[in-house]
Amino acid sequence: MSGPEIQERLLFVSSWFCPFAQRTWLALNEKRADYEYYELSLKDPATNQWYQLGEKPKWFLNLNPLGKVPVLAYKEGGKTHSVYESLICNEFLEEHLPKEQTLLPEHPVAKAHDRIIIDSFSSKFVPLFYRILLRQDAESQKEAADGMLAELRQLEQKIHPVGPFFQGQQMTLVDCALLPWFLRMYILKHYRDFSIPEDCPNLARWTKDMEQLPAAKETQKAPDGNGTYEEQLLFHYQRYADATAKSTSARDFK
Ligand SMILES: N[C@@H](CCC(=O)N[C@@H](CS)C(=O)NCC(=O)O)C(=O)O
Repeated sequence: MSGPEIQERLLFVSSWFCPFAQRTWLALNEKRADYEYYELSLKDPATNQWYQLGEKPKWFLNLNPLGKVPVLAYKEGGKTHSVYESLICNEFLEEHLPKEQTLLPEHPVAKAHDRIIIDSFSSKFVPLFYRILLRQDAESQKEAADGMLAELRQLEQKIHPVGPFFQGQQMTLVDCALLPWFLRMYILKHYRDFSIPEDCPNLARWTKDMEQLPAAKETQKAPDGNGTYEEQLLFHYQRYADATAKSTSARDFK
């Protein structure tokens, strides 16, 4: 398989269901970037099984040897450049694209604080999201859910009380990095009856506001005619909820 042609225009390699890719998709949209979307199939449609690293297309592994989406690629002076890992992609976009739609505050300390929120969320909250689904006995599900409640309560202390964005009037890389998992809260509700607790009203308000954001709506498209985006995403996560998923996230966050 030859794959997409890499040109000067930015290429965004994604998979419709991937929250990590959605982080970068949000940043691309909010920064009004000119890019081409490429949907990469991470599963074999015949078996519905995830491809192993060696089974992924060579052109893709050349862009990202880790074999994961998202990937950004473009040509400059005849040379192909690629960037991967969602948070690094987002920092790259912030540096590479015009600054009119900046997604980081100006002051170095404020920038550093945003990165601390993102880093802590990625190392603590994200694994807990998968663990609540992947763990199969009530006791260890509760342990993961309690961990997530503690994380939510800490975030509630940090979020702007009015919004609409996490930090107030301006969307930042914090919104891009956190939002995909908040947009998936209904999945935890469905499979594990877990929701944002009542003592986190600002997080609940932010999630609702962000669901309506045009840059976010753009990233929530059903891949085919087999149900709404939400229904198809719910179905995708069934494999996590019954612990049969063979994706890298299922392995990484067990
Ligand atoms: N740390 C990576 C994680 C990306 C990731 O896990 N992407 C998943 C899809 S949601 C993937 O491409 N998995 C490949 C596989 O499971 O084979 C990032 O932040 O970009």
